[in-house]
Amino acid sequence: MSLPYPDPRWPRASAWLAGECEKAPAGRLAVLGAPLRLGSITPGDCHLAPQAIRSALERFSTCEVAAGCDVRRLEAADHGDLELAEKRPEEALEPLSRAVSHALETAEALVLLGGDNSITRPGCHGLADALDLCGLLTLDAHFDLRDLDNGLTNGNAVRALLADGLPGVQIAQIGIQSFANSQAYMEVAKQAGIRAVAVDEVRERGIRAVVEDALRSLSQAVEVIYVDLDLDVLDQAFAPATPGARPGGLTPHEVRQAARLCGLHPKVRVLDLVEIDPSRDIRDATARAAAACLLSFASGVLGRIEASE
Ligand SMILES: [Mn+2]
Repeated sequence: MSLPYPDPRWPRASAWLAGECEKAPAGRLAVLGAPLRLGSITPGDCHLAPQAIRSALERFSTCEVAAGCDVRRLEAADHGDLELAEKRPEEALEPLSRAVSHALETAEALVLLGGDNSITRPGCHGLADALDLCGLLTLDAHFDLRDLDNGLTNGNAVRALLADGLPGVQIAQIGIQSFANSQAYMEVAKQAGIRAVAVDEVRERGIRAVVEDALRSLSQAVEVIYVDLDLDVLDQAFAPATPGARPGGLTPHEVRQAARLCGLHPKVRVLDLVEIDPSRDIRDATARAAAACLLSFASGVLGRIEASE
């Protein structure tokens, strides 16, 4: 889509994702579309989200005002979309984990554009051959710990990772919502040693303190951290395109701040953005919230590189 009044002094984030950056970039951020949809408990069109997020970037610039930086100091490498729309989560494990591992060979970090939340398991396997080296931080209204009896879904990605050998003490979950989870699965989280932070605690302590705590404790135990950002952690008013969002969730500003803090952390290598069904979106609000998170994560990655220069 072409926009009116192109202004060379107002570079668009979409152009940055398409390859425009400074001549000598400080580092590289990879982006990969993982349009998996057959894992969704609520059938929908999550496979359209990677393109919706890319389009939403047309509405953003590359300048992060709060940090005083421009993400064009980073090179973006968009690897396009994998062909996953007709695949079951079980079938996506091999191609998706391989593509994640490949993209990470030449980039500081990777943003995975879902797809539904069932991409998180292949994503973690792609990040770490040995899951005992891996930490998982979820920003999600749900535990995603449903039973595995009926196959893999967007509601049991974390349960599947536990079954694969990811220790529960290496999992932190932020933004868990009341009346959106069951007591049985809350008990699974407790038994596994997962550190779960309800949205109420985020409200009391602030998103910065909660995210920094989680990253600090995970990083003491693991070599690399995978961040799963399910947009349903947002209040339903801000995430109409997610089937799982409920009233009482986080604000777009809070998830952006979380994404930036994750980008800043040297052990965070992957951020996924999942559960957006663009066919249910209202004025692209959810796709834009996700695009903003991608940019905030990128500014964090730039900050981490600059801190080490
Ligand atoms: Mn989820």
